[in-house]
Amino acid sequence: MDPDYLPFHPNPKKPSYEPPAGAVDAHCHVFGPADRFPYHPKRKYTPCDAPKEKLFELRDYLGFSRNVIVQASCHGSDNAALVDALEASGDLARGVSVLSSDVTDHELSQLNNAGVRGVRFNFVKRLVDSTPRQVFIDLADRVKAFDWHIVVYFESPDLEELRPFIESLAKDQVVVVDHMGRPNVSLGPESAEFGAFMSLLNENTNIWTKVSCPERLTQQPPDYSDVVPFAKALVEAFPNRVLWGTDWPHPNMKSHTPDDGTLVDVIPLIAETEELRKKLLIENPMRLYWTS
Ligand code: 0GY
Repeated sequence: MDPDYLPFHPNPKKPSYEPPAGAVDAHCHVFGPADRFPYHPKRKYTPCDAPKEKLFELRDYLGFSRNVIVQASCHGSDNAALVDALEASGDLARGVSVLSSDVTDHELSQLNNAGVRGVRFNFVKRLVDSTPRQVFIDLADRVKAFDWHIVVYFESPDLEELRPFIESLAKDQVVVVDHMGRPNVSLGPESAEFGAFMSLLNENTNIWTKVSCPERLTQQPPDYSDVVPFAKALVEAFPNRVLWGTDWPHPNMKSHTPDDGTLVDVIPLIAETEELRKKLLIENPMRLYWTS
């Protein structure tokens, strides 16, 4: 079973920027290994195995203390690889799950005990088949018992249609938007498109975002300077509602193999003060993932 995108970087550079002690990589994945944790038969891509040992090695090498591991579409709603990684982490990892409508209360409780603190609703059409909104509404309601938040993943052209739905979820739960809502960076940070995303956060104080994924958004790989103004604007406008993550092992990357050390070096460009970096890398993720 060959992966259908580039493998992760085999030996990233040591970043010049040293994250503060206690920093959290709040968006990364574990994949497989497939012989133990098979990929979903209806997945839209086949990943490279990216086992927990490699992730924890990278965490230490880059100077991070903790991980938030996000269940990706290729494992469907079978969270076994995620749970295995959480349990092996010694509480240094927390998770975001993907759930099917028939998940039992007992399973939810087990996921919570393993360290899951969120559920991800994926709206990216190339990654998943569409799920009825009512299924998401019911799941959002059920995870309130555990005080979980919701992570949503969509691409910028879909924001307008999704906005009322996301705002309704955010009425009484935190909603985290992956990768800044995936703006088209060629339009620039002053565009109407990015303005709509900024207004989503401005008008809904329960909506957070991950200022992650320059490697996916850039039009000039591996130079991420075209993405920096977007992330910087969000960090400065919403310092208490932003998270940062490597996105390792970068599933579905076809343009270039991102160097994780280079990605870490983007942090001081988007969060220019130590205070902003402490919020982004420690205070915000700790508040969302490690209060219980
Ligand atoms: C990411 C990116 C992607 C994949 C997934 O669930 C997924 O399969 O999230 C992507 O292809 O954009 O790491 O968020």
